[in-house]
Amino acid sequence: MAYSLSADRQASDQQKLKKYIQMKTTRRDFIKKGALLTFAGAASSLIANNINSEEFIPEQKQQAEQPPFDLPALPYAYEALEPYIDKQTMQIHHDKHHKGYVDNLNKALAGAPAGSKFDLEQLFRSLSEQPIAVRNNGGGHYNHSLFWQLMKPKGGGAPSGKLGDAIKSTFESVENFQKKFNETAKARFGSGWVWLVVDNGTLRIGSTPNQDNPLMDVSDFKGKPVLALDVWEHAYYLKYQNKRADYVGDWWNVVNWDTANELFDAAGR
Ligand code: MN3
Repeated sequence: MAYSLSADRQASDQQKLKKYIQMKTTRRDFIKKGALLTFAGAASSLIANNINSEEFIPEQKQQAEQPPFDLPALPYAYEALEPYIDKQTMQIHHDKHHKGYVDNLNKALAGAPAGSKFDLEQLFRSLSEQPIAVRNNGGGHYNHSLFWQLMKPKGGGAPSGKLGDAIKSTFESVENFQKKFNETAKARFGSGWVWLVVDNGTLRIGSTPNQDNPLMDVSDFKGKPVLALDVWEHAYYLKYQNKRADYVGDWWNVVNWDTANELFDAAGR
């Protein structure tokens, strides 16, 4: 279970994603083995073979000092998505907004019994029984962690691989798919997210309000995420002001189809 950055850099793209997500759960190498986060849901099946929660015995003494969740590093530089997403937006979005969700999620879970293991997907499945702070901040942390991975410099282009084929067969064409996705983004009133999910083996487009996501029991729109687009104003306002449609249109230039394909593949298993 030892992971090093140097090993991580040498991994294949698929392994990189797997290990990236895994780093969130193991970045202290479980020196303080108190709370286990597994990024479950769409991401979990990518890491399922590598994390076995039973291996990690909580060390009560160190437990209290260690918050269960960490802010993941961006997988690229703040300016890497220019000119489509500007550096300052990325800095504020990651360092302030995402960090805020992580900090507040840790606060919301601070009262949990020692030795508690936190699995976001499990929390999402029974979210109606959880405090609203877990819904908002757990969703915020999960959604943004996914969002960063679903973008990359020099991304975009036509959807590749099996996902590309599935998009064409489901939506008739990539153009129709993007049109429907863009319309869904435009129609989302206020803050929220737009998703491409696999639901019972079928690709679907939908949206959720606030920081909800399709893995939550409280969500009307359900499925396993393949694409996630943040349409909160904080994601685009500095550069695009009120023009959400322009932001969404530009976002296609930074989509990481490799990650989307991995999520699609994982969702089908
Ligand atoms: Mn956001």
